[in-house]
Formats: sequence, C-alpha cells, structure tokens
Amino acid sequence: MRRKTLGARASRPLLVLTIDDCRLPIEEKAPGRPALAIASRPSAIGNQRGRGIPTLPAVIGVAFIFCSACVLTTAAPLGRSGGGNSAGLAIAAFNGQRAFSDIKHLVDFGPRPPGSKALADARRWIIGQLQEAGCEVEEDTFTGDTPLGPIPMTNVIAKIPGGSPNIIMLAGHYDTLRLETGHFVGANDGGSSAAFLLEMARLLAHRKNPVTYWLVFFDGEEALRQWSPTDSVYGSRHLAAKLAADGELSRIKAMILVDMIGDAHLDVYRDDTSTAWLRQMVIDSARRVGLGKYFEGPETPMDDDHRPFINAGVSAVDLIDFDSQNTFWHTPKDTLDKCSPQSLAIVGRVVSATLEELENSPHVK
Ligand code: 1BN
Ligand code: ZN
Repeated sequence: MRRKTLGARASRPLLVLTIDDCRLPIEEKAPGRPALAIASRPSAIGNQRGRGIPTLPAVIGVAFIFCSACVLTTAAPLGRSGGGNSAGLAIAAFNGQRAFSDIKHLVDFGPRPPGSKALADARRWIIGQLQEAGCEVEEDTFTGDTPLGPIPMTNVIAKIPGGSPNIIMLAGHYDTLRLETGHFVGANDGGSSAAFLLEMARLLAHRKNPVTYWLVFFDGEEALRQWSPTDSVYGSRHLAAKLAADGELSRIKAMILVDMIGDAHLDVYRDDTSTAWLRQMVIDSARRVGLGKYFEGPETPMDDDHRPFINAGVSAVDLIDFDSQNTFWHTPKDTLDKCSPQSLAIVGRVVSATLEELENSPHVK
C-alpha cells in the first residue's frame, strides 16, 4: 500500500484571500511539514485604525498590496473558486484547523458507540454547533436491530435551504466502533467525518445556495459484532428506507460520503461501488484545484454508508482513506495525532470545488 507524506506532496504554496470579506488566511503548519491548509482570520490591514489623511505613498502602497493579493488569489490553486462555473457562488474557504479542533472536541467525549451516553453527549454538542451555524436540525431516531439486541440510534440531519428543492447530501458517521478490548476514541474513524460535516455546515449555512443541502451525521455505521450487510450501516439503511417511504428519496440528486478523511497521510481510495460520473467529477475537481494526487488511491470496492443509497438508485460517492487498515484502523491508536488539519482542508477544498461543479451539472439542476 502506498504511504506518502503531505510534505512530500505539497507542490504549491498556500495563499488564500477572500476579497468579499477582506480576510487574509493564516497558514497552518504541522511540526516538520510545510503549510498547505486553509484557514482565515481578520486581516491586520482591515483592523488598523486610520490616523489623519493618508499620504500618497501610503495610498499607493495599499493599492499595490491589494492588487498583488488579487493576482495571487487567482493564481493559487487552493484559493480559487474552483468550479469554473458561471454562477460565481464560491464556497468560502474550509478551515482545516477549526475542523481539527472539532475532532479533538469529539474525541474528548471518549468512546462513542451506538446507545452510549458519550454518543448522546457528542450528539448534543454537534446539534449545538449546527444551530450556532444557523442550521435547522432534525433528529431521526429509531431502534437498531443489532446482534446485541435493540439499540436506540439517532441520525442528525442539518437542512440548509436553497433556490431549488433538489438536494445535495453530504454525509458521514459520528458513532465509533464498540471495541471491548481497548479504549477506542475514533479520531479518524468517526471523528473526522463528523468534524468535516460541521465545518461544511458552517460554510454552506452562510452562503446563498442554488440547491438544498442536507448534512447527515449517521449513527450506527459500525458493526456491533461483525461487519455484514445486516450488522453495519444501521443509520443509513434506516434513512434511505424512510426517505423512500416518504417519497423524498428522488429529491437527492447526489450524495457525497466522507469517511476517515482526517488521516495525516491522505490517500483517498477510488471506490468501485460509487456512481461512476460522480466519482469522476470529484477526481476531475481535485485535479482542477491542483490536489488530484490525494484522490488517486487504490481502486477497490468499499462497503459503507453510501450502500443503502446506491441500492436505492441514488448517485453517491464514498471518499474514504482506508490506508489506516495497516496501522491504526479499529485500534486504540486511532487518536488525534493520526489526523491533520491539512488533510481535512484538502478534502474540504476538493469537496467544495465538486459542489460548485455539481450545482451547475444537469444531474442536479
Ligand atoms: C469505515 C469505517 N468502515 C468501517 N469503519 C467501513 C468498512 C468496512 C471499510 C470494511 C473497510 C472495510
Ligand atoms: Zn470503523
């Protein structure tokens, strides 16, 4: 299995400027790695108080800095509104550091298997974050019929209205594996997907979206005893069946599932069970923004929360980095140090570019 470090793969320097709100980004640096990810905070320029009438050199200087920043914004791959679409509805820069902090918050709840108090606490926190971002939130509670008996489970759905009733669904799981032999906190497996969705919710909730977005946090992705078609993906099986029964499933025009995308050694697999056109759109978008090399992992079939939706006829893609199977996957070593803000930012950038493309595609319009 290929293992590559981000440092070796980072080819272009980061500079992102969001002109509309005049925020300059800060660079995120993990020890020993070049900066690659995206973050933002208020510009020092914007915060300076004027004192009297500015001199001509000062005016020229400010104009020069502004123009330089505009040029760099256009040139920097991570800073572009990558869709290349005509709508011009760029999604704001994904803050990898904030998503990484969210993983830490989730890990601090401890092991979060279905039905546990820790998962209920984590869910309350997730819902609070979504509401703070301005999202309308629904809890989809059901009973999972598991080999360990009936277990109460709850999917969390943030619904963000848009110009069209057609839905793009972003999804991931927030439960963690029930590991009886050790302390499993699932920083990457369960933590990174939930943290990723929270950050995307913040970005999409503050945008005028041309379509409706649903961000779905699945419960019960993990097997309770042994992964099988019936002992796995409880939350997504329940939701797909419920939406089909309610006649709402046909509104979902595309589903992007993320799983284990916080891995510091990012290598997203090309899942063979994903819908071909959608998987290709993600890869093309990644290449367009200069991040294609992170999405060229092994081509292999993956079983995950997209399965019930694929089976029901929904176009879906699973963005999953399964390289961790060789090292820390489903072991107590799945801790925060295995994740990085850079990986989250890369996936955030690529998913954002894909969304901008999707919104203008005949598949969704
Ligand atoms: C993802 C995270 N999965 C479990 N935890 C699904 C999966 C199952 C991935 C088997 C690979 C193999
Ligand atoms: Zn798992």
